[in-house]
Amino acid sequence: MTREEILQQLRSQVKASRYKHCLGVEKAARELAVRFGYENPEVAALAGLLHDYAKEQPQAEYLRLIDMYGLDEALKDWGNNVLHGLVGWLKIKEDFPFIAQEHPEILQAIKTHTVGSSTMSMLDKIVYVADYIEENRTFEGVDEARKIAQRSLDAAVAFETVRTVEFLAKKRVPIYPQTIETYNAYVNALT
Ligand code: DGI
Ligand code: FE
Ligand code: FE
Ligand code: FE
Repeated sequence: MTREEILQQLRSQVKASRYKHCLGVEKAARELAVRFGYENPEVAALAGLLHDYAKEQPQAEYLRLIDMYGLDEALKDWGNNVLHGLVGWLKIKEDFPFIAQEHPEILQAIKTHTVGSSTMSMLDKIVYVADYIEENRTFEGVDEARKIAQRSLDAAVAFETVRTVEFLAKKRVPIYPQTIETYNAYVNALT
């Protein structure tokens, strides 16, 4: 697939504001990859570009993927915020077969881009952080996150995870267990 074909496919699946966010994450991921010496910045950029490809799928599509690929039934109790990565990566695998063949690490990074994990690869961290600090983000605290991401990828993961857990607890919404595992694994990296 050419870049133009990838962009067209992405644009057909998400609204304009999310498309713009995806282009921002593509750029931020490429920059983080160069800054922290990730071996293939263009792989990081492609992971960033496609990370939210499945964000606007109906719940029925996540249910189809969970059944089709035999994922944990307990996932069905969660909504699109949690599922667009944890389940949505399978849609990316279906719609962009060259990625699974050439760069399966991209699918792994997209899978964990929302909830993280206790064992994140450098690419996982790059996409997780790029999603949070890309140039179109305007929330309170984003400048501090960008500043931390100038010096340490692990500290940026920690900062983002602490802020996300605080945000979710303040809203009184359920926190996915893997999000708490990420918190426990990285909270001490925030120094
Ligand atoms: O898809 P984006 O909006 O670009 O960002 P994201 O994929 O990092 O997060 C999407 C939303 O999911 C965001 O509002 C925070 C929320 N979220 C993250 N972790 C959890 C969560 N929501 C619940 N309920 N539980 C979580 O553990
Ligand atoms: Fe997302
Ligand atoms: Fe995120
Ligand atoms: Fe995103």
